[in-house]
This record gives sequence, C-alpha cells and structure tokens, in this order.
Amino acid sequence: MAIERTLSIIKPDATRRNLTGKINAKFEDAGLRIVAQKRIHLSLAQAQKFYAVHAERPFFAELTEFMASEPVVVQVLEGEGAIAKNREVMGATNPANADAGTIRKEFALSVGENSVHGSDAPETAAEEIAFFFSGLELVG
Ligand code: DAT
Ligand code: MG
Repeated sequence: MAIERTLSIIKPDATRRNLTGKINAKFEDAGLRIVAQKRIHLSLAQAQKFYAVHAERPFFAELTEFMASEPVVVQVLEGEGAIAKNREVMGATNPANADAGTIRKEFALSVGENSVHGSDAPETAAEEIAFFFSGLELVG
C-alpha cells in the first residue's frame, strides 16, 4: 500500500482535557507519523466551511459551534495506508460503537464530542490538508 497523508483534528473536548499527548501516542503506536501540527482556534465561519458537506444535517449547528468553542490541534499524519489506518485508530463515530483500544472508545464523551476528526478518502484528505496547511508547513 502507498504512503499517504491524512488530516487529523484533535477536537475541543480532548484539548480541554489535556489529552493531546495520549492521542498522539495512539497515532505513533499505530505507525502514523505526525509530519505537521498546530494549535488553532477556529471561528464559527471557518468551522462551517470545513464541515460544509454536513450543512443539511440536523447536527450541523451543534457540530460547528462545538468545533469553534475552544482550540483544536490540527495535524497531518503520514504512513502506509494512513487514511484507513487513522480511521481504524479513531474508532466508530459514536463511541458506543467503537472497538476497544480506539481513541473514541477510550476518550470520546458522546457522538458529538468524539475527540478526533480524520479524513475519509484521498480526495478529502488532500482538500482538508490544504484547508489548514500551506506548502511551507509541509515538509517533504
Ligand atoms: P466522522 O467524524 O466519524 O467522519 P461524520 O463525518 O459522519 O463522522 O460526522 C462528522 C461529525 O459530526 C462527527 O464526528 C460528529 C458529528 N456527528 C455525526 N453524527 C452525529 C449525530 N447523530 N449527532 C451529533 N453529532 C453528530
Ligand atoms: Mg467524516
């Protein structure tokens, strides 16, 4: 499988509880390399733009207000099959359905406050990385 890059976000419920290091250890233990990372505070407009694909969903306001509520850590993860591997390490969207050992099983508070975001396909990974990082911030 090819070396890929994917966009990860450590969400406000996790940054608030000081879990960035524990979550990063899960990525590294799975063979994912953190090749870019920064802490930012999204505006509501930026959160709405990032999650525009969900604009018609009933939870859109809850989701975007949550994502803009406190700082997040945005990061680029790299590795063999990184997009699917990251989704495995994250676990199911609803922590009640997440497998043991996954980030969401161990740390998520609810389906909304579920600790991490991860890109779901090569096209969205490329778009989401470009949303947050400039070429200068992405070391080859
Ligand atoms: P994922 O983050 O696993 O890719 P998604 O893309 O379907 O899940 O949804 C994006 C986020 O929206 C998800 O991480 C949390 C929120 N969300 C999804 N379904 C929800 C629901 N039923 N109630 C509240 N928030 C929800
Ligand atoms: Mg998604």
